Amino acid sequence: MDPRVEQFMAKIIAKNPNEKEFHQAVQEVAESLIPFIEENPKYKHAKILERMAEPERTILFRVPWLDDKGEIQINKGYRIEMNSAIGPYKGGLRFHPTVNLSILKFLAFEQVLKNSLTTLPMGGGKGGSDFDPKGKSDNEVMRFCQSFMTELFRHIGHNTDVPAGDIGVGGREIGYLFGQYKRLKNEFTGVLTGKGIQFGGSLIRPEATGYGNVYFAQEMLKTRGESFKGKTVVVSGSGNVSQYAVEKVTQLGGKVVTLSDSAGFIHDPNGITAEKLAYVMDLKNVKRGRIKEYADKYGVEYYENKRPWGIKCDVALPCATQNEIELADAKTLVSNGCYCVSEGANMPSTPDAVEVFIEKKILYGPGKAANAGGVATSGLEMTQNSMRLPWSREEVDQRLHQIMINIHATCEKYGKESDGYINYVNGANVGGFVKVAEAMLAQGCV
Ligand code: NDP
Ligand code: 2IT
Repeated sequence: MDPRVEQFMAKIIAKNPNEKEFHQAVQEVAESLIPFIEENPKYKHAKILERMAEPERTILFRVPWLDDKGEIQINKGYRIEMNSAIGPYKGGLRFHPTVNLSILKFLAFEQVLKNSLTTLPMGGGKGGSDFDPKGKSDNEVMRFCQSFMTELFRHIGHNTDVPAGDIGVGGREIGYLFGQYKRLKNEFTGVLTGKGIQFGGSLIRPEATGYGNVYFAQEMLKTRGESFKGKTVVVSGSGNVSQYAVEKVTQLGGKVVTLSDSAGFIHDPNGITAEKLAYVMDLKNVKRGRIKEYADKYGVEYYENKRPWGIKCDVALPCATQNEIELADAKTLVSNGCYCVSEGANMPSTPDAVEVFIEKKILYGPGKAANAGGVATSGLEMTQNSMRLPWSREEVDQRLHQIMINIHATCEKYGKESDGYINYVNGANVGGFVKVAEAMLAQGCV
């Protein structure tokens, strides 16, 4: 490791002990940025990176709620307000039993650079709870969301901090959270994004992360004169991001052959058609069932407790969770001929997996660039809320597409190496950093 990165990380680790996901995210960024900062000493003297690695504010709270049996349950609630240099804090809420401070700080740290890449005026934040919506009734989810917002409402606002969804937080949860906020504040504002279309939501926001990821991959493929037409694509996850990634790949003429959840994956060699995808959406979003049921319905293989990276493909779209592609998976993907990995999830590849992709010079789009379409469209939802005027599907989709093309261009500008290889990791980190760093310099020691 570069001794300057090592020195920097030693301090981060000492200040934030036992936060391994946070260390992982900061180190990956530091490896790109420290050489760049050495060439631009104004950022070094102002300790921009050191400041960016410390949240502006961390809010921790108790979330008590009554389950259907009348028993009191207690969860942890969090909001990390990471950086507001270029706009109000913006980023999702994750409800999952694994949620802890380390995971939310890694996500908030990534969010700052991601939001900057979108070109929209949004700072970075992230929050959530160790609450598990799986197996809970709608009423339990509602009571939990109401209790969560009963504390969170005093810290957020449409000009202050604008949460949205992430793992375990979709349209249902955002609706309950919005209802409680409105009741407590007696005001109707765009304080959350991902809202229902009847109360200030934006068309295309549900589709945006998955579509955006595919638009980004499409730009990467174009640099090699390729497209999705006729390509075999492996997708992980089966939630919001995965579903719309499958939809867009299929529209572009590719064939998606896998989907997964935390219990295993299905392999459908004939491809997940629009009709089968409609089944998955009903299974996951309405019935809240398991992906195994797809295998039973369509008579395909189900692999319990396995991830899909052993299936031969041209393109892989990890869309489930962090660290789901490990070193051995990366080697398998590449040796099976996969030459494009575009991350719908946040930090799905471990650092040694990323190293394999870059060493082998495949097209590798890191999450903060490839999945920025979700938050970008949240930014478009905020714009529409401020104007009190909704845009059409076509208008939002066209803006989303253009934003993904622009993010790709930014990565190319800052990440192109002397042999022509685009290192999208360096490109996204430096490209995202510059705007935030300049804003922080201008705003002084804050
Ligand atoms: P959902 O809750 O809709 O879906 C998550 C999917 O990932 C489910 O299939 C879930 O399976 C699976 N999954 C979750 N945790 C694990 C785990 N620990 N191990 C294996 N599988 C897991 O979430 P989203 O689709 O919204 O989010 C997916 C990823 O995309 C996350 O990394 C998120 O941070 C990222 N992202 C989301 C954006 C958005 O707009 N929603 C924007 C940008 C990034 P199961 O049902 O079994 O839990
Ligand atoms: O990781 C992410 O970018 C999200 N979960 C979306 C955040 C948002 O504010 O739309």
